[in-house]
Amino acid sequence: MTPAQMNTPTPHSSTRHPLVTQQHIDSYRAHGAVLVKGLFADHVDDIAAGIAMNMQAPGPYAAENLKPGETGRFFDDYCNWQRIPQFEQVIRNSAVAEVGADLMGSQTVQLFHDHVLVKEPGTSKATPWHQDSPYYFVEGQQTVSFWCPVDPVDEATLRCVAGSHRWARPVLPTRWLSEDTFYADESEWMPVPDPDAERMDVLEWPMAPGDAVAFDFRVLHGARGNDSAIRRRAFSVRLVGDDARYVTRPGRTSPPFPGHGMTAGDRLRADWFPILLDRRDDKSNKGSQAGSDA
Ligand SMILES: O=C(O)CCC(=O)C(=O)O
Repeated sequence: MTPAQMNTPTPHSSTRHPLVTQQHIDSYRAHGAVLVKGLFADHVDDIAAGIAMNMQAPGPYAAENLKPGETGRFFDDYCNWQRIPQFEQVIRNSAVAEVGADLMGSQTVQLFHDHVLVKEPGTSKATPWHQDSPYYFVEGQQTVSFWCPVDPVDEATLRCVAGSHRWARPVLPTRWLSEDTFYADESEWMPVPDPDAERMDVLEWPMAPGDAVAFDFRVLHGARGNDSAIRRRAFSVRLVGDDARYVTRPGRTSPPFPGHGMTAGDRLRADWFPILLDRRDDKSNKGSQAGSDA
């Protein structure tokens, strides 16, 4: 067990959400990723409606991730929960914050952002292997991303490299379309590995609509193309816990959040990144936006 793990409290079984077992928590800590069956099962229609609205009216960060001549469509967009009511409703009313608190071993849970990733049938492009953390301006031992398909997925599911959240050096972030490096200075990053060629332990699960893979922001992950006959629509919710702090990067981050005004070492400002759950003193403030000193 690492010092960080020793400092991460394990929620008592009486305060854990019923979907979360000790095995989920142990797997999350050991591997950095775990499947939570049915986490969003009651919210699949809302998520699908939110994705439809998002694709009909893309936001300023929406991207098409295929080069001319590549087949299919790979659409993504993020940071839309404030303008797409279904997304906000799912984030606030599902069990995602409670399950996130249990997996992170955190008293507080703060929303970082949402992300939509859609691969239409016949999209051969794989999602490149990457860690999310280097793209973000937040770091900590307590972070979690929940990736939820609203279509059944098998081959096109998310793939996570077990244990990569404990790697000593972060992996070089790249741009998905151009494949250029994301920051000018490449020296502090390790080259992107090829987990299949290097026979790494890749975790992946066939998933039903509403299931979710929870993974640490530092986990190396990717996905195959979508060679199936059905769409692969996925919604992702990214959360941070008690120890997450704003960090500076050598360039514009993704998402960028222009004008955020934070400085290194700050907690994410709660008026932009709402606190979804606060278990300190056994007080649950689910839905609260207050308390920037959380
Ligand atoms: O949906 C995908 O293809 C990749 C998802 C991903 O990279 C993420 O949710 O961080």
